[in-house]
Amino acid sequence: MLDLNNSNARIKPMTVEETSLKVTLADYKSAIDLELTELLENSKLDNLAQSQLLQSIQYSVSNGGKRLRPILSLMTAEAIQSKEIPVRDNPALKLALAVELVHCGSLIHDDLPCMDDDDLRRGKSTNHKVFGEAIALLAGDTLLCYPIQLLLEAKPQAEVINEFIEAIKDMIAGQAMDLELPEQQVSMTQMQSMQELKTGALLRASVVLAAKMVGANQVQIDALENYSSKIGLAFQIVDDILDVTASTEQLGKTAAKDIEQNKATYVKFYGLDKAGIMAEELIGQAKAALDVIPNSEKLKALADYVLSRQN
Ligand code: GRG
Repeated sequence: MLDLNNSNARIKPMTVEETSLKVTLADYKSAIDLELTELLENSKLDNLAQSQLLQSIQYSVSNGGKRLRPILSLMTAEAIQSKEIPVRDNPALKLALAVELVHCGSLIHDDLPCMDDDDLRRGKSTNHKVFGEAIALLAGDTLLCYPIQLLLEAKPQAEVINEFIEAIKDMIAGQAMDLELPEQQVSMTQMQSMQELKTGALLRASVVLAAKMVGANQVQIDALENYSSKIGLAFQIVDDILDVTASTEQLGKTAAKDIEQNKATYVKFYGLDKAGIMAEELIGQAKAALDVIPNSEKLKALADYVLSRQN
């Protein structure tokens, strides 16, 4: 049974180390924000110049977000190359931006009346509320194909391109599963398979494809596969916890939406306490998986952030 008042299940307050990571994350985030803004000003979207469609894309891409996926790509490349790399010179930058653009497009579609029907995203009106459903649909479409073109500019291995497209297909399949699953009688296994596709696939691609692009060896790739699948799951559990413990203002999107829609969530299956413990254990396992990669402190700290995030 869900206990919304159980304070033990709240995510832990930040420690000193996590606070300093917050500063580092803010640096990555502002560098990524800048790259995205420049990209959309001078992009291959020239045919859209001055159009409402371009404005709608810029609106949804530039309106914040934690930028978790691109930060994962950038930090993975740094870990494998064992050095700090300025964001602009990071060999995984185009992948990082491509993944974030796909993610932004998926959020636009997810908010449409035919999907989750939401008014608020990242603290602002959803795309279709501002630009109308037709333009919002087309903005999501553009953010589905343009990122592939962007990734190709980095001349990655065919395997990377293929897995990038596969991750997008998985995300779409996960969304379809989410829509199709009956509200009642969803099994834990069904819910987990759906989440692994809908949320996990793109998170995994952010990490594993960055590693492949910078020539990681198989031991490193296996470790990062493990890390990314564990943080993907923990990310979803924390999302489910925040849905019932955080306010709409804090989340920047409608709180308690899962309850309202009677969605199958980790909190519904396990309760707040157990879900919190599961997320903590997964983060511990994700960090342990990185022990074979010497310079992976930032990725480990990012895993802690996934657990302690407040939105
Ligand atoms: C057109 C690309 C495209 C896809 C259509 C709608 C759809 C298929 C997929 C939706 C997938 C979806 C909404 C997954 C949920 C992912 C998720 C947990 C989003 C929240 O991620 P955060 O917390 O958000 O990283 P911010 O705002 O910080 O970026």
